[in-house]
Amino acid sequence: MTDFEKYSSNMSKLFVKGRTLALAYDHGMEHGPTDFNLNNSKPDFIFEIAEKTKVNALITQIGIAEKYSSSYNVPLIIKLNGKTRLSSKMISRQVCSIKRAERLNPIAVGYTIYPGSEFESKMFHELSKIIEESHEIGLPVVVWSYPRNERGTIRDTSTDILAYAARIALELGADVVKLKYNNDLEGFKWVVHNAGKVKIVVAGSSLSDPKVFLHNIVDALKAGASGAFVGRNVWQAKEPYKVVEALKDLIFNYEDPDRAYERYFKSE
Ligand code: FBP
Repeated sequence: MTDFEKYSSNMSKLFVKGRTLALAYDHGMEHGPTDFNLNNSKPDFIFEIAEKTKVNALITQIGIAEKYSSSYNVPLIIKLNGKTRLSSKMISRQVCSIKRAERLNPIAVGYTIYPGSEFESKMFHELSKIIEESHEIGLPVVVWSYPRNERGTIRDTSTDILAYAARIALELGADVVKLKYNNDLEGFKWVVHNAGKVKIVVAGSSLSDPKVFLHNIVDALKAGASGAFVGRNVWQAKEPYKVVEALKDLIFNYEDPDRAYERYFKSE
């Protein structure tokens, strides 16, 4: 298989008919165990959800991927950088090489940038090399583009700033950009427009009422997003499997959010 064929094959695993749903589970690094309970702190719990629901991918840091993935048949997106919430410096450096990630045969690698941070140029530089090397071996790159001010205290999700975040991913050569959705359907169309050929996926954010969450995802899709890479709204939910099945209906079957809510949650 040529690198281009490998790249195309990976992209077609990640996007089915142009749409995608992945589970994000890199929070142990980014937020710490504060996000977890006795169940979802166990990586096996998440791998089982990902395997049984056949989501397009599971996103983890390298350590979890190395220790758990061999027991499951789950496509991986391996995050190559990370930071903790214990540091106030808004820089996330590479913690895993492409060579190390490649041993696990991921379908993509991921990297977070914080546009607006005083360290943005360091992250852009690192990401640029990662994109070059990943593409050489047929690996797509997903960029978490999360604008922050210098101390990380301002998380600007205005349409202009999100459009900028999307555009930076295009300028740097990303294949997919992950953004926070700002609940502004019309505004988000401008965000999607600025990403050009880069596919947009949205994060889930902190746990919210399932009905509100499903509506937000559908609004992002209507604005042109290609899917969602979601963490807490799945594995912190009372019934994670129902949330994933509802999301699959919205994303792949273009289901109405109210009908999906009725089907999966109304009896609660
Ligand atoms: P959620 O769906 O749980 O919001 O996860 C999305 C995500 O991008 C994770 O991949 C990442 O760990 C986390 O959010 C980072 O969030 P933040 O930078 O806002 O703390």
